[in-house]
Amino acid sequence: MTSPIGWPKKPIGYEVMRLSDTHLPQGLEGPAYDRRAVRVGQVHLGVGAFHRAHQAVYTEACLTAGDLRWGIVGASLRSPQVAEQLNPQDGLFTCLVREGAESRASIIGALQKILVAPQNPTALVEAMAAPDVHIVTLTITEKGYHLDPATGALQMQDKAIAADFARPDAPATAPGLLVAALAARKARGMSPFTALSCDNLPDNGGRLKQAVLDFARAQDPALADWIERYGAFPASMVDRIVPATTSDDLAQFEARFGVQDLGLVKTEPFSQWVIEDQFAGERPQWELAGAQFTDDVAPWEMAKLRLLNGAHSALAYLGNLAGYQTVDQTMANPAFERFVDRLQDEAQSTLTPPPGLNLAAYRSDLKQRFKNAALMHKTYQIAMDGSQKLPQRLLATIEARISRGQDFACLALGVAGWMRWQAGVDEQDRPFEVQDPLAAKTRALYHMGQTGFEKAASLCSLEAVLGPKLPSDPRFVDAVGAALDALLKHGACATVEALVQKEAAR
Ligand code: CS2
Repeated sequence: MTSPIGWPKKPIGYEVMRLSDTHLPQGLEGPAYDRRAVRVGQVHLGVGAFHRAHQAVYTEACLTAGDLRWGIVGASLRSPQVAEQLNPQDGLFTCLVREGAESRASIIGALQKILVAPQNPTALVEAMAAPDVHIVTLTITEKGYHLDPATGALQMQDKAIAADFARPDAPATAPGLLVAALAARKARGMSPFTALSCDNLPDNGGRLKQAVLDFARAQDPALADWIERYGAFPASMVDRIVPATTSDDLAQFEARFGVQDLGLVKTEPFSQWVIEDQFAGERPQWELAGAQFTDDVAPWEMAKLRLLNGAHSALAYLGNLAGYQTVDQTMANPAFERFVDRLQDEAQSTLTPPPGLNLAAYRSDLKQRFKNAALMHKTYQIAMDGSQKLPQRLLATIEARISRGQDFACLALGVAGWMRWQAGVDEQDRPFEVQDPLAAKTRALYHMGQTGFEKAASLCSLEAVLGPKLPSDPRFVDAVGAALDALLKHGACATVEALVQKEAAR
């Protein structure tokens, strides 16, 4: 088919070989274990870049240590893209760790193959029902849970959930797929697997359990009882910044290593995984790669969501509006850096850190991580799906501040940044697509008001995001209205600058 690469320039008519078991990048070692001897012990739902740079890397350490029970079958719940990237590469991909001029590449072999749920839901259900499979991990993003924000229960009226309920043999949602696989296991006299959520949500294990049990109970109460009794849904906190891979990243890799890797992921040196120690059966020894097991994930998750993700989202909206393409570019503006400090001060006062977490060190590391220019982490990427992210990243923190009688000017500016972003044009009048399940609603609400105050009041009626409490609190509505007004009049840079000066003068 192809000949060896031409490097640095490809001779015309020659194709570069794809990465595979038989074509490894020049100068890099492949997995140090026999991949043919690996058994599949895990299934992962939502096999995007984050899974590959995080859970797959932890699992790789277990395989490398010789425990070959834990190969992963990955599944995409929507598009065939990842399957097309990885299946022709025998599931192999490169994880590039970047910081400054440093770049360290390793080949990860933990993924055995990728299934595409809409193409063959039965194959995916059967993969999860296999006797050797003990764990199903998930990164399905906030919107993949289909829970009602007000009651926390599964939204049975949701179109996708209702469709799965009508056709339980061809599910498409994570709750539908998990219940189908658990039903098959029960019918075959097997034990359930552990379902381990790795999404950035408070009590992600509890939420997943709720979604699965609600679905199962509506279908077969005995199945729900069985899952409740024998199943496990540990909570976990995951942390690693994994920007989307760009075509430039692929081209640079190909030029440097002489093979094409369409599954390449790039990430930072930092990585953390804190997992509730509650499993239905066997599990990989992820602690070999530094995973921490604990009884209580909640304080870890809350610190991460409010300090890291809260600052990330605020930087993403305000930075993107101001025309900064990446997080490090935004952080290079000293006013934005000081803004992150102040916003984290506000957030920190709402936290009770778990034993073992030094908040000062954590925050100083975070700033370095945000400044990692080698990642080129796009503000636009973080800004997506804001309606799903805002409650746990900024709004819950504001509620906690209000209940303590504390102000929240920086958090309010973050929320106002989200509101302003719903317009779909930046401050230079450049249009962009607001990628969010509620984009049509937020856009309409944004345009219903004229002034910043009116627009903020209008968006506050969106209970699915703002909840019932904050919109009826004049302290919240006024603070966010004033911040949005300032953003519209003066722009993000001047507003951030004015706020940090005001805060410094206090
Ligand atoms: C980011 C996160 O895209 C986003 O919303 O805030 O993906 C963030 O990079 C990770 O949570 C870091 O662990």
